[in-house]
Amino acid sequence: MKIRRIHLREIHLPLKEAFEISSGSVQTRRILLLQLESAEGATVWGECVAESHPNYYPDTIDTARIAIKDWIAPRVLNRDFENPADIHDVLEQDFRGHSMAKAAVEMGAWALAAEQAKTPLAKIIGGTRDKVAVGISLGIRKSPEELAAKVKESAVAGYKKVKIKIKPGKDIEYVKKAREAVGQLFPLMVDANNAYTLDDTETLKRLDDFNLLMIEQPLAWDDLVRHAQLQKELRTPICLDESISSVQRAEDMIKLGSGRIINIKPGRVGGFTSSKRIHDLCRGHKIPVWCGGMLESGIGRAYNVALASLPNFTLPGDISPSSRYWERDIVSPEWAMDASGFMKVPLDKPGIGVTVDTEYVDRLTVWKESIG
Ligand code: OSB
Ligand code: MG
Repeated sequence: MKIRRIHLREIHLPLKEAFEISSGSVQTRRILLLQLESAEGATVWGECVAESHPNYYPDTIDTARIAIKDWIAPRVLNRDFENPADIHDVLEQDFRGHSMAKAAVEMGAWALAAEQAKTPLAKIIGGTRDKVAVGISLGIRKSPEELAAKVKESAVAGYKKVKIKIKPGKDIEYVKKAREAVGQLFPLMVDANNAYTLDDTETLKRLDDFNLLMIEQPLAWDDLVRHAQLQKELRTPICLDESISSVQRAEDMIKLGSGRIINIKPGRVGGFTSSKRIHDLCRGHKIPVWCGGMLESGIGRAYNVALASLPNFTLPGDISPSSRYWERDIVSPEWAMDASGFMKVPLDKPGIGVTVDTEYVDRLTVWKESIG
């Protein structure tokens, strides 16, 4: 397979409501979309999940644009790849960071391979499920009561897992009210996006009282050693998100005991090849994984749904239906969840499995650029 051209564009897609995490808030999602054109004549859509600010991860939409144009495109354009997996190593050789930009191109190459093989994306990456369990990630709210109402509403809607964003001062009371709203057994978890330090160990230990499925990334975004110290103090499993940037960091987590679950976001780890390596490693160590989200449009969601169909994705992902985020998504059909909390993996069409509404995307476009 040969990628001949990459088209980039930025769209602005307003969220139904602002999404707040401990390190910042998003109201309108700036999204970097890609189209990859192969020499064999196929074109696919892809999405780079970098956000506007580097508060979650170092990549931003603006640095990703530079990385794709100046460093990624020259390495991959017009070069013959037997397998999309080979692209990962080509992009890692003497090229640090920029995982989200690398991932967008690498994952697009998998979609091109799927198109060429007339196979669904999920199949070509090794997916085995025909539907995936859906969770919801709820942003920080004004009051514990307001959050509890949202949590209850989500449980009633059928979500199989509810994740609550927390930060110091918006934690114990919020989780307590949320837990009361859904009962002791509902799959509930929290995500701190690095808002705590080991000085907060006593507060974090109090979370053990609420029968949480896991505590996601309480400490620094690139930390493994302190998480290992903290995990020794907690009964609740720690799930790492930000700290797992590659399969090597996943090995470190297992060796050090820094966590017991991994949230895999393909954008964060450099694409599908790296995601699959982490998935396979964890499977061998009986570490469950689940697919995280980055407030993707329907295009990025297609890639996440495909990934979540792999066998060791045994926990519900942050892969909510289109209507949880957008008044109108940019794909059809929109991503939907059934009443029992499942989303269908599109196995009836080749490629990403949804059609992009190009007219609508054109209207949302702020700039575009073609490389090659
Ligand atoms: O930490 O998982 C996170 C969104 C942006 C940045 C970081 C995170 C998130 C989410 C959203 O939790 C999950 C979703 O896409 O629904
Ligand atoms: Mg997270």
